[in-house]
Amino acid sequence: MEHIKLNNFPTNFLWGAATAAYQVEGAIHEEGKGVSVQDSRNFSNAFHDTTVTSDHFHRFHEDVGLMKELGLKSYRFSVAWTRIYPDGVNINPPGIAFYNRLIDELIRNGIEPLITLYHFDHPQALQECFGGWYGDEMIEHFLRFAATCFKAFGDRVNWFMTLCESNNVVLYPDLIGGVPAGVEVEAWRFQVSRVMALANARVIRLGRELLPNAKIGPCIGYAVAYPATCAPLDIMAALNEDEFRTFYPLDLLCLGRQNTAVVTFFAQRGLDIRLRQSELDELTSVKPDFIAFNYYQSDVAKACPLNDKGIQPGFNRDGKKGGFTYPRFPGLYAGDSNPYLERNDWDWEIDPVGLRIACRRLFDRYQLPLIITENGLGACDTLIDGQVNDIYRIDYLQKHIYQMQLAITDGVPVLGYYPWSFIDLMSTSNGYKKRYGFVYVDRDDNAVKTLNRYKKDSFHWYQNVISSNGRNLNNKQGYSK
Ligand code: BGP
Repeated sequence: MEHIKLNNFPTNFLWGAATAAYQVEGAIHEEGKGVSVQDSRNFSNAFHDTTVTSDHFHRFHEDVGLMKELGLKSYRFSVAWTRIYPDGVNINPPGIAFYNRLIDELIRNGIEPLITLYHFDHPQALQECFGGWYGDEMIEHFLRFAATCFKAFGDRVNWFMTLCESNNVVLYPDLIGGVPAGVEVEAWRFQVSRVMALANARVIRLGRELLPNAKIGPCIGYAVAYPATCAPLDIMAALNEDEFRTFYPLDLLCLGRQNTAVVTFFAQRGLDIRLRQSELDELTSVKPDFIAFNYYQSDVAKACPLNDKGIQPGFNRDGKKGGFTYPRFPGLYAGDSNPYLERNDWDWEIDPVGLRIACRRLFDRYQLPLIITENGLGACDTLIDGQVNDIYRIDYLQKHIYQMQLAITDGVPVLGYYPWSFIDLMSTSNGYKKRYGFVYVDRDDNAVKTLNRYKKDSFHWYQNVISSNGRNLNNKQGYSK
């Protein structure tokens, strides 16, 4: 669909940027913080861990100053569960005090906070007690944590996301504590999806009671699935991927229903994933205010016969293009590369049009406003004489924002855009080698260095985008080399 003219961005559009606690804060042993599954997962990393990361905990005044200079209307950050409940049970007031200081500083600088309640970092203690999100007990614990956040921060915070990428974390069990011994991975996936959906619904309901004016919604990661060819079996494979990875979990979160094809597929393999009617009724009774979604890339799906060998999803760890092994789910779909798209060094395909497709598909299916809560380019940036010329990032963001504007013109209500990330932080899969920020942090995987901050070229470019409310989007002059 081509438009004769584009709509402007709404005047109250939330031009933002995002981070997550375990990737940016550091200070994991300070002021009573407990050990999270992210702290545990990264202790064994040869090259980096969560101890210092970008030291935002100590430098948040400076960082908020940079946010103000950038012109951010909103900042998305996550509350580390283990600062508030170090062991999941006992409250730690200094943790609340830290986020109060951060929120006050944001508000003093005219920046609207958007809080992610859960960004992959639940208490290790809860993981050890009942397997974290595998246990139904997690719902009560998460509710207690969310209630504390609503009560402590809700007088100043209007936007809350419940669970970050609840659909993607089930694909990578090791990311959130792993599958308990003796449990089959698919059984784990569906149990975690169920527990997260119920937790999401109860937290939204609680939020409605405590903070009637707040906006609360779930968050997913959406890589739109394209068929590898127009062969009908590839079309079916792409449909399978979309339903299995995105619509099954999102239908649960937003509509309170289970995708029939997915239920049948697993029933034939002896796995009954049906929820009780009372659970479905509970899910149906809660409607989120928005869908937040993170978009980095699209996927390609091709047919994968039943007798094929399965390969679980993974990551390109070394940053050498072509090193990625595509997943294969026999009977559903197999991933593949897209010959029409460029990709970054970790084989994440760069597909701005896919963002518009994602907006259209999500809005058409759920009829809820959307917020793009992550989008960005991971790259190896270099600091030369205090400067980072990241024209490749400007190019990536400009093309994606343009497609978002097309989606808005299509009629999709997009409320905000939060590039990943505000500042360089520890990548979930690739440490500091892979950077995303508008602000460069002087450290790497081998040494913490000065941790000084430097504004990249993309900082100045995005500043101009925000101050013109998107009108200067195409002005890349002065940034190319
Ligand atoms: C998203 C996560 C973020 C961030 C991002 C980039 O799924 O919500 O926390 O990590 O992916 O991924 P990576 O850091 O692995 O490049």
